[in-house]
Amino acid sequence: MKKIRTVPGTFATALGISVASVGVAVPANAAIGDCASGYLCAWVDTNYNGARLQLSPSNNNWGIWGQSTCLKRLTWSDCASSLYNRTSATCFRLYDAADRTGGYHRISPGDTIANLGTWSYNDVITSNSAIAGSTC
Ligand SMILES: [Ca+2]
Repeated sequence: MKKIRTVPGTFATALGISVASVGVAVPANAAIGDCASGYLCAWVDTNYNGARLQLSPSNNNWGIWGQSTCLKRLTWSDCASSLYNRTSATCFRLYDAADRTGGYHRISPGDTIANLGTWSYNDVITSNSAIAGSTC
């Protein structure tokens, strides 16, 4: 069995921040319509299926969020397979490495991508930037 080390105080603080400003939800039956307005949503599987991650600010490492259905790392790092930018004026850059480094793809406000494999980007997103405006 895999042991997961946590630092309770740090974890609680991180979780508090994520619930307030990021929001992580794991619905039983995910769907694109479950993505709340004002957020970028990522799903574990293609076609907006599986567990969903909702976020709005920039994040340096999606690996801080555990996700048991992401079999590669058991976190959201290298896991997302579909995306929905449900914002009206925020463009997101999605990086393949932590700390917003490495290669990236962009998703404009209102855009969806049902299969990140079409970008050759399946299970590789590890960090993101949120940039005001429709282009980034
Ligand atoms: Ca995936």
